[in-house]
Amino acid sequence: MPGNRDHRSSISRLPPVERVELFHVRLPLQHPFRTSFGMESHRESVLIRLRTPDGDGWGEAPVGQYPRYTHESTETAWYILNDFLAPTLVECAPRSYEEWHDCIPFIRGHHMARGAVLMGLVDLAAKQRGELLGTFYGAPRNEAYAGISIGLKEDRDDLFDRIQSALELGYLRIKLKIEPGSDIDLLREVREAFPEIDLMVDGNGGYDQTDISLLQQIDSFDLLMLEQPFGPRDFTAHAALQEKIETPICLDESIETFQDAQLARQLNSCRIINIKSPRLGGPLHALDVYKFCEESGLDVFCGGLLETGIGRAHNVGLASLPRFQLPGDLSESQRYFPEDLVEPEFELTEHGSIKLPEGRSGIGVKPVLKRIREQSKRSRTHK
Ligand code: OSB
Ligand code: MG
Repeated sequence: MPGNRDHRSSISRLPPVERVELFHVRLPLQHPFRTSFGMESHRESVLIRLRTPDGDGWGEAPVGQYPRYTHESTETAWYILNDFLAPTLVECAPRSYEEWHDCIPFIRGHHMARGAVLMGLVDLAAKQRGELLGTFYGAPRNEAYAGISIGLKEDRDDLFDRIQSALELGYLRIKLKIEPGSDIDLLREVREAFPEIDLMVDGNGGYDQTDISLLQQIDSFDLLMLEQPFGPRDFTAHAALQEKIETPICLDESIETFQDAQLARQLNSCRIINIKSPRLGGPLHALDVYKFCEESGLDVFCGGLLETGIGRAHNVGLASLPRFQLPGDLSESQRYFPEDLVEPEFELTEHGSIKLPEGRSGIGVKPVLKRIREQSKRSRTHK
């Protein structure tokens, strides 16, 4: 367990939820983000606000408009939250995690929708204790190391400029997306231009097992890790590759449940697990996987899903835990959006980290309702 607190029982003495508000937001991205599964120029997300007599709890399902990263999308998250979870929350008004667990209707999958509710409950619980999320989770520091994830680019000069400016801003490491046809030669050029930088790559499942011999060349580029080259369910191809390379494999899309982490460990499919709390069903499940990695000697990495400041705050709180030594996909608000939905916006510290604002509690940042309403395609209140 992180710190010395049982993370489920610490979700207790919650104020009663009186209203639940949902917002389906759509924000333009500063830079279109292309991965091996497609391009995004806007980010869509579903936000949840739990209103109580003692203040608000906030969560986010950073699903995206299309079911590409997982099966979830704004449409499915809206459906699960609006038809099932929000009405149940109002009716049940849980005072603890246990009570919520007892009321929640059985729903298979849909981790991001469910995770948004848990984020809201964790935010409320941390606020009740007057603690920032990191402290609430038992982290000795309220700060996470920051890296940047750069999408696929056609133009080399463009990419080199993005890398150069990220380094100048103080990011501690660079992650590049790769796909078949844009990998080994690309890395050779990047390494020539930037021989010393901390570098990692992410295939987002764009390869298959016939690419194993190609991917073996990855060891010559001194990478911190190779993330998810093969499809989500392909634990055996990852294991076959990991046996042949020194570069640690990190699994992202593969790890939807605690059991997936166990399977990856058992088969030696990876050395690092990308912990994204939304994909795992929320912060408590992310903490379960964190603890498992601690016990079984796997490293952890905090990934991101182009979240608004609300989901980002939840990620920063989690990534403050001490096993998160690799800089995560946690960047400044300005890197993602012309205008974020929270105040203050996230900025890099002098030593390349991201923090929640001191002297506050829970997510620390304040969601700006006016901006959220302006950016909402739809919203709904349950009471
Ligand atoms: O693979 O980590 C990924 C964004 C959308 C879907 C998948 C991924 C990503 C990112 C975003 O890499 C990283 C970030 O939020 O900074
Ligand atoms: Mg990834």
